[in-house]
Amino acid sequence: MITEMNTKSEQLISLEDKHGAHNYHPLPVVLERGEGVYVWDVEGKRYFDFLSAYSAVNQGHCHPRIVKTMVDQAQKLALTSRAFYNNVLGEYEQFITGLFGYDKVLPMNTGAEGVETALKLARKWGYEKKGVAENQAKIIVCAGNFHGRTISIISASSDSDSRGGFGPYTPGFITIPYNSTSALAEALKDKNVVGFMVEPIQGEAGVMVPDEGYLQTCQAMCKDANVLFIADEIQTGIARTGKMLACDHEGVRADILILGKALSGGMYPVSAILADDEVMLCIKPGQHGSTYGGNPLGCKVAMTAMQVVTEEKLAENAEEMGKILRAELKAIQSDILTTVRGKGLLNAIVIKEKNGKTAWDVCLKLAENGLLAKPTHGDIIRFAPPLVITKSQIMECAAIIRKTIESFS
Ligand code: IF1
Repeated sequence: MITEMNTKSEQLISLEDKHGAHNYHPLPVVLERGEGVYVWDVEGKRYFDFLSAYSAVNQGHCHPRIVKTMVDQAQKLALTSRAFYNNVLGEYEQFITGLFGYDKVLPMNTGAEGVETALKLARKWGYEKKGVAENQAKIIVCAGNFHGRTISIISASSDSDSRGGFGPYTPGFITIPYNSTSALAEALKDKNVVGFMVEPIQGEAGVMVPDEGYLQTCQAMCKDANVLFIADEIQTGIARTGKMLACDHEGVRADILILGKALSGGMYPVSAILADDEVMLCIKPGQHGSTYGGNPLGCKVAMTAMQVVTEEKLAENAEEMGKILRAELKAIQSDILTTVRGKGLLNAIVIKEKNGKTAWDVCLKLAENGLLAKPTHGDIIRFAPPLVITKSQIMECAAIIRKTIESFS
């Protein structure tokens, strides 16, 4: 039983409990190795990883090409700060702006830093280009969002766990319902609005896929209102939903594109904000940055990670494997499995509580059966394996999921 922990796992868990902040409640699995779609715990048990570190490991664990790049560059030059130039950043900037089709990139490290940068950029653009009065800029966000955990970002959150107890909050956010163009139209009447920030699919909210055309309509409305359309593709980007960007399903080009997570293949924190000159050049020297932002090690890792995505056709694979997975999940006959939804390999199921058993218990049983997933918001289980997964592996995982769910029915 997964709940009867083995000694080595138990020891390591108690170390974390004693010496670490209690800001997470992990599944009781202690991992020590990863390769492709697999991870192994300290007792040597192998699992399919169906979380991919929340879609940061799209290229598969410890991809050999990315590891080689990291080792090689780490032995040359890892960090200069931006006080000086280095021989990698310009090459990376040309590569990444060419890949995504923008004039400029501002390199940061974590997703939250990328989001904060986008918020600052939108405000700056609002004052310098839209003519909004100083300190009056507003940014529209959607209820159910997850954009990170800094004080300004949680000020825009509607989730009590993310937001509660961290006030006072940053002003200047307007919250509207997700997937409602009429609510956006109403909010855009405020002439102080400088941006609309949205996840093309709301990941943490439980893989909420908006109506077909939602993104396109929102972008058009923002354009008409002279408001920046800001896409947070930190979780949905990098081939996760079956296209390089989730916005690509609707041919939508954001005014500010935010990337993170799998941009560096789960090897090293790299995030990026992409925009054209009219927006990006509103930030002048000395007005924004970070010690590690644009460091040579992260830039080299990100270039290799993105070459892996394109050369291994991971978006196409995510599209095909996602269709197979959803078909297999929808075929499961069970009174506890109520919903299957997703796009590409960003999917989720909703579990109805039965005899006191919840999604958490299903995840414990999945782990026992060799597949790792974690519930979100109590009753939703996200299924997001690395995009390198093969058809036979998807079928094996579908069988594990079916066997596990049927054991609760
Ligand atoms: C945790 C959630 C997912 C993100 C989007 C920005 C960020 C994230 C769309 C910030 C990060 C991570 C954070 C991690 C767990 C995970 C998560 F459960 F928190 F909400 F994926 F859904 N935009 N998501 O998904 O990026 O600063 O973390 O690099 O904080 O528990 P980050």
